[in-house]
Amino acid sequence: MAKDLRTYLGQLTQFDVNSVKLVDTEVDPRFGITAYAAALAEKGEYPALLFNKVKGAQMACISNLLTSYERVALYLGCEVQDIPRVYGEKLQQPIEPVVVDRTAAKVKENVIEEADVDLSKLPIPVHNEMDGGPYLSAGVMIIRDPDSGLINAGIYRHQIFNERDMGVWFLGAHHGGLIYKKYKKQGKPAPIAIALGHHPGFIMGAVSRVQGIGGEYEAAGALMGEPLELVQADTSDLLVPAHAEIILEGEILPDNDHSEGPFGEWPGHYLGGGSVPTIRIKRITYRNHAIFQDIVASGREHLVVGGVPRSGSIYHTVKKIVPGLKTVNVPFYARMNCYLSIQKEKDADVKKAAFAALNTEPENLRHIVVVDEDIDVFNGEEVAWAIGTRFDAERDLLVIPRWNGPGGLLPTNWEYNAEGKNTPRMSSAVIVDATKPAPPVVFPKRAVVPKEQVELADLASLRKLSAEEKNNWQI
Ligand SMILES: Cc1cc2nc3c(=O)[nH]c(=O)nc-3n(C[C@H](O)[C@H](O)[C@H](O)COP(=O)(O)O)c2cc1C
Ligand SMILES: [Mn+2]
Repeated sequence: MAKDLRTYLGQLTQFDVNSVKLVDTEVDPRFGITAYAAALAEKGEYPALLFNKVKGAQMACISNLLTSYERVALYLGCEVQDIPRVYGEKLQQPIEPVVVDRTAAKVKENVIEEADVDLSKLPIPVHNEMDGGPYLSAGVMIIRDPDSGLINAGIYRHQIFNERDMGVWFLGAHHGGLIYKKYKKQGKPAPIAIALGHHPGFIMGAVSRVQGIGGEYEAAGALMGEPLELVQADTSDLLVPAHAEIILEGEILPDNDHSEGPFGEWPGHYLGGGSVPTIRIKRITYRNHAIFQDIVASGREHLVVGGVPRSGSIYHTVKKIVPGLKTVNVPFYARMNCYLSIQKEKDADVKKAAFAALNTEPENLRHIVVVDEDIDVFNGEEVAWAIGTRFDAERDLLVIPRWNGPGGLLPTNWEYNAEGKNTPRMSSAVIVDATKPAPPVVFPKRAVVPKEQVELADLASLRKLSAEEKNNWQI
């Protein structure tokens, strides 16, 4: 059976039954879905949430699916520390997609014709308080480059304007926007399709840094470990994933821009917006018992899905420059930071590794912390400890002024003035060298309890104090 959202949900529930929770109570798509995610996040819990009854909607909604590295490691079949390496290696070995017959494509089980399209029947959430409206946050938009004929895919936010129209917001150099502009220049509508609900390998393949236009379907295949099955779209020459939960087909109109935003973006602030092109939806196909997929915008899931592909590409580049690289973490709690652990051979390794990381991900990374191989970069406490004990600001801090920007999604890349007219500016980057000096220098050893002794500790024998013991000790 081809991998899809449901095969992954099966894998996830098998891995940990508590990682998927059903919400049977009716929820309002306006804040109701994100309210559950936020209430659980306050308690430090991030289960996937399957909403069965969304007010006004005719299908279920899943959100909070990819909220941890463990869930990414699960589908990649590796340990969390190995995600960047495994992710990077898989992307080096793309797997070609295959085209299947319409009868074998689950996403064709149901069809909504153009006259009946009504987006308000989909459980599309309003995520944050000041958001301009409901948004598709996990839609993978597919478009064909008219010059090369290649199909490109990516996640772009889509604000819903009415029953059949939505926006699309492209960041500067992303291929999706570059391709759209080619159609616009010719005054032609750009045929597109939006896939909702699929295996995490498909979602993350679509947001991986693939060189040049296209290649996302091949990246998805590599991450899923099998060829992605595609099917012919109904209204265009596009090929779309055959086992997505839902496919929206339509066109980006060349001359129909619409105001969009605000939207709570991944840095946790309302950012971006302005005037965006309009997409008109002309057909919807969906599976039986379709599950609409949402990503909690500006929440942990947004950062995990966006951060992991970056750590994969950083691993790959830095490893070539500094072979002693152990692993990389672009933490989901701050995607502008990057922690590198290295087996240092020379003191110069630190800056070489840090600049390689900065150059791989020049858009958002601004704070690089380099630590030794004994520090677990997936444990924020360990990184903070290394900064506290192995970093001296005067010697080990390198500030790179005007590295990033101008403008974009980081709040620091803007100059704010009292009139509210903000202008784009550059922001700085910093390299924090929290490594010990390179050998042969003798640095104090880390205090540890002998490992064999730790393994001998009989944790199963631990119990509560009895009443008698409490009495004896008078506690
Ligand atoms: C949850 C999520 C939301 C995203 N939203 C947008 C967006 O609104 N606009 C955008 O240009 N990129 C967005 N991205 C990033 C792109 O999907 C990503 O950089 C992708 O690789 C771009 O592909 P492309 O260069 O082929 O267009 C988002 C990524 C994630 C994970
Ligand atoms: Mn691309």
